[in-house]
Amino acid sequence: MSQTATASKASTVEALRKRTYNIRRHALRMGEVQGQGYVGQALGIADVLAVSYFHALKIDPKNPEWEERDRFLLSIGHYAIALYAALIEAGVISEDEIEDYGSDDSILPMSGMAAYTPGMEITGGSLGHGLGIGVGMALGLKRKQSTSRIFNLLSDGELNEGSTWEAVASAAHWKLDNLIAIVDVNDQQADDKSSMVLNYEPIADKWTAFGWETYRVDGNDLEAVLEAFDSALASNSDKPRVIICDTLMGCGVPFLERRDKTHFIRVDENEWSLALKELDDVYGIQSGEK
Ligand SMILES: Cc1ncc(C[n+]2csc(CCOP(=O)(O)OP(=O)(O)O)c2C)c(N)n1
Ligand SMILES: [Mg+2]
Repeated sequence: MSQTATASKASTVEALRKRTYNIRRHALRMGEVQGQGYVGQALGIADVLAVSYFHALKIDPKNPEWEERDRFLLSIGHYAIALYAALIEAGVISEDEIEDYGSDDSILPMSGMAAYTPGMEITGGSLGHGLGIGVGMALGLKRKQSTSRIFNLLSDGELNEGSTWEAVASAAHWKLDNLIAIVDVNDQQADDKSSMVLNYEPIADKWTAFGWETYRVDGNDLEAVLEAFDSALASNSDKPRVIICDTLMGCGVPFLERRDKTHFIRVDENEWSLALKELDDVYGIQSGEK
């Protein structure tokens, strides 16, 4: 890589790092409003969301229904808090909405619903259906000669669903090179560690065997995530792409990272400020600096 290219990559990573901090912070503030939530997932997937929304996706924040946009489908409706944080950071949703998060009539319900929230493309809470919807949308876009792409975020828990694998098979059959699946492998689901509920390995080999172009990356290594997205999007292959991201629940807040069960987090009232403080420390931010 030339010196100029190296410097430009470093500045891209630095700009994205600021986004990851803000996304994590927005999510913690929403958690604080309700005193609970799927905050561990939001902290874990923040780096992937930053690369998606601030590097990969073609969107118009002022016109979330722009026909030419790329569609980001949240198959995992319970991760809504994570997507809201990214949509707030992207300017699709006003930051003021954080104060109403999860309350009646809020545009930010605790589980993601397309009818409520600008930028929420599907209602994805019933797990195992997002990728199937993505296949249909990607096929439809291709038939309309559209250059828009479908990004579909799914979880390791959804790899337990047969319907996910039907979608995986059909995407390869239809050569959906406009479909990019992102799998959040946090090794956690509602009842236990995902690997204890139903072994999912070898994930990469499975997707490859189904005919996908497969990438696997540390989902909290921003530079690695960036490179995986760049490679997946630059590829000329006619296959759908999957970027498997190994993530750490609670990433960026050490006392949450250390928790055993983080599927749904409740913390004591005073611990939300501790979480925000730990986040600042991890990013080397002095209070008041934001
Ligand atoms: C079809 C379906 N079955 C069960 C549930 C209940 N449920 C909600 S979240 C969840 C865990 C799914 O695994 P994953 O998304 O990996 O969990 P996380 O990483 O967020 O802990 C389950 C079983 C659901 N929403 N939909
Ligand atoms: Mg999981």
